[in-house]
Amino acid sequence: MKLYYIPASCSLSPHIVLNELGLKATLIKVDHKKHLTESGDDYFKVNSFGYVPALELDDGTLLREGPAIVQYLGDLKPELGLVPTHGTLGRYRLQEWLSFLTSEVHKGYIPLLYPTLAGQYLDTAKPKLEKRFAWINEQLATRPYLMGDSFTVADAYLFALTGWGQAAWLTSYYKTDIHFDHLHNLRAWYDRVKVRPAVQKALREEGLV
Ligand SMILES: N[C@@H](CCC(=O)N[C@@H](CS)C(=O)NCC(=O)O)C(=O)O
Repeated sequence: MKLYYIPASCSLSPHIVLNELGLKATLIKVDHKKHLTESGDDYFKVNSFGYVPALELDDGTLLREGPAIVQYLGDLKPELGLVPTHGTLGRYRLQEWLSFLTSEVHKGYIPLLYPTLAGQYLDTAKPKLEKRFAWINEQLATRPYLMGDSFTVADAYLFALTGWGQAAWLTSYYKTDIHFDHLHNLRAWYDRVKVRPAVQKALREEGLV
């Protein structure tokens, strides 16, 4: 398998999941401005949309979209419990989380990532995003991970997204000054996830620590 990634982006989520599962994949870094891989290949020829993550299977099949990729990976080793079993309510809960994270949180960041959109739109987008994080904080009041007692692929996705509010280089370049220090459950969750060996390994492999 090959995972196409941009350091510190949403592709950190499947990268963490690969490490949690102990699966080997070739990591291919993509330059987010030039859309070239490290070896100079045109990334648009891999994914015509130009975005990561993209997972290339051993038979050459390409799987796109973070929520689909992490479920595919989790299902390769169901015994590790990173995804609930198909057909159970737990699986729909997972999809509920992944849909919420992708549409309400991930894409909620977009206006903040483009400084040229600063102004009224930003003033609307930022409180919305903060409200969603506050809600996540409430959910974490009674459980250590998003789905309950154990880490799932939803935690990997949220970790990638919350990192955008933490990294100084991002907050100074973009307008991602979303802070969690007052959201104690989310803060504790972030610290809990960050020390997981698989997460540390992914951060090292992406050059982030
Ligand atoms: N719908 C896609 C969106 C992925 C996405 O927004 N990727 C960003 C990084 S977080 C990206 O690659 N941006 C570079 C670009 O669009 O050229 C998914 O959920 O996987």
